[in-house]
Amino acid sequence: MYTKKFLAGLYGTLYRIRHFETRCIRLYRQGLIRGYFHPYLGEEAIAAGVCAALGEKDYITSTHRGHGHCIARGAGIKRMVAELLGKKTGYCKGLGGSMHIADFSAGNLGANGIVGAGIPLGAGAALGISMRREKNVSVVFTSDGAVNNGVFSEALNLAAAWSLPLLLVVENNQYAVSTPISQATRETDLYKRGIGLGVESFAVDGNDVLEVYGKAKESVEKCRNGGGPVLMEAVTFRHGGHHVNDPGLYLSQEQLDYYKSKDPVGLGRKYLLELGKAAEKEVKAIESRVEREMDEAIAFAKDSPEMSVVEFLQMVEAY
Ligand SMILES: Cc1ncc(C[n+]2csc(CCOP(=O)(O)OP(=O)(O)O)c2C)c(N)n1
Ligand SMILES: [Mg+2]
Repeated sequence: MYTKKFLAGLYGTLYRIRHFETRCIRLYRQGLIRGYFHPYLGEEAIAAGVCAALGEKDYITSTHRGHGHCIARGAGIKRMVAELLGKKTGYCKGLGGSMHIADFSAGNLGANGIVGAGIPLGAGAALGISMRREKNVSVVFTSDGAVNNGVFSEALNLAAAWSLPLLLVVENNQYAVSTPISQATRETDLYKRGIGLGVESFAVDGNDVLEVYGKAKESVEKCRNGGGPVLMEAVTFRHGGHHVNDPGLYLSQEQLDYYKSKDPVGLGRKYLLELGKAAEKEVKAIESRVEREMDEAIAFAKDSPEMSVVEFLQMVEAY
């Protein structure tokens, strides 16, 4: 049912996100990246699966854990690494850093350091689409911590009342920093929040890129045809602490072992080999290409200049 080319594309995205995060964590440890850095390790299938279902003119909004969304939406990793290193050649001239990468040319309205803040932004983009009578869709990536923030219910309610083309993807990694979801809410099936608002709502295995893709595709079509919004809860788990300096000692070892045993990148690789009938050397070629791209991106970012104080002040004045 899926072509080798399609599965290779999906695996390329999964591996690119995994490799980007792994290499950038090393740069962080070397002191080349400063500030907060929230790895998307373990959650790659959500961004890869959802973004594969999107068209060129669709929008996304992202979270504080946003590198994966940005990559899956087609951002150039050279400019991403440069942004993380605070360089002038980065997506936001190095002024935004890890939590604020936006790429309007790809419909990426941006990552966001405020939990839940991407939801009304994405609902607004969906309202714009609807008012312009376009057929595009707005996808909001959000998190389990955000569903207990008022904007979640307010924006979803309005999107439902106005049948907006909004796909709300809740990445339920079951923790908000060190708080397990069961301590933050009684009903831990988060998709059920949408049912009371009259929204089509369901959960998917967030570690299975084909399941995510299939459901995202159906949901996006539904939104394009006026049946939105849709709420998708993608259940997953992060492979470590909340950010790179958090050892995550509070995570349940049993859950960690379970989710690592169904690693989304490993599963995507298996799909390419078994369903796509790719040869091992073809898969390795994809991996080598991504690794080379990343070598080039890191060299580019390291060689790029920082913005000078004068340029920085000129920008402040310009706004
Ligand atoms: C409105 C708001 N409240 C609190 C914070 C501090 N904060 C940053 S990340 C985070 C937890 C996020 O957990 P979750 O929403 O589940 O996302 P995850 O980190 O698991 O991807 C909190 C409370 C914030 N950034 N914004
Ligand atoms: Mg969470």
